[in-house]
Amino acid sequence: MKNILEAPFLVEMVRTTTNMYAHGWDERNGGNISVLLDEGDVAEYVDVNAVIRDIPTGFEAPALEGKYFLVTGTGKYFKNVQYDPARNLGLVRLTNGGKTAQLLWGFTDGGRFTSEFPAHMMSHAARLSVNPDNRVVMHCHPANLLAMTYVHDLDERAFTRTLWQMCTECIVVFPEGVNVLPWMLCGTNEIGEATAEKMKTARLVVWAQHGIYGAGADLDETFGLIETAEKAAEIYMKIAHLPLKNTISDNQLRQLETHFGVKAREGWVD
Ligand code: 2HA
Ligand code: ZN
Repeated sequence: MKNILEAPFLVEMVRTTTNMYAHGWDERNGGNISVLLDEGDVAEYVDVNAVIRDIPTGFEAPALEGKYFLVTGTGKYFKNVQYDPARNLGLVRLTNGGKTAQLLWGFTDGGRFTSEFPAHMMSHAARLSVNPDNRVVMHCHPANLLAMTYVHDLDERAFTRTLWQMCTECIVVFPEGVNVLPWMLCGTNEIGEATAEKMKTARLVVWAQHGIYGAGADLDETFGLIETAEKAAEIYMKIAHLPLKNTISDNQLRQLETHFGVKAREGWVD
């Protein structure tokens, strides 16, 4: 059995949590990540028949039966993951229609997965239904996106258009735009279901007055999506109170679509 601390999926998870903390997106125990893994990759590092303990999930996710996830722990701090991955992360396999998570590695202090596990797992199922390559769901609290939800209209089209107008590359990076949920109680199946529904049409879902969810094929793509949206929100928060002299026009958004071969959400560019 190879050393799991050297597994590429674990090394990348440690680097990503460390980097997200450094960006200020994950104060205290804020934020959580889950990564879908192949059984073949997992089996090189852990005995997939040696279940440490069963953890009830409190929801059903039949589409994820038998799937493996590396996930951050509840109450754990992103800043500490690098110093003790086995305590702050866990590797689980969903069984029993998603109602049970079998712990195969990690959560060494008796811990369990993030309180946002329902939103993560339901989002994985939703993303996989539209893109079988999706492997990552990531949640964090970037300050400018959060700030924007206090002063900007939460209409998804309007919110997206503002982000697209703040940096030239935004429409290229997230042509499908961002979806937005109004404030809801976090950690519940209800916000999980609402997030998953929004994940069917976009890889970014803003939680008003809370943070953002991102999804993608790998940690780099997902981090980059959030990073780009957060940069745009930062520009917005720098200029929102100043007289606007210039912007990126709809005609220019169309030029970007054509030049970069992307298709913006239907009806969101005039
Ligand atoms: O786990 O970010 O939304 C801490 C959170 C909950
Ligand atoms: Zn949160």
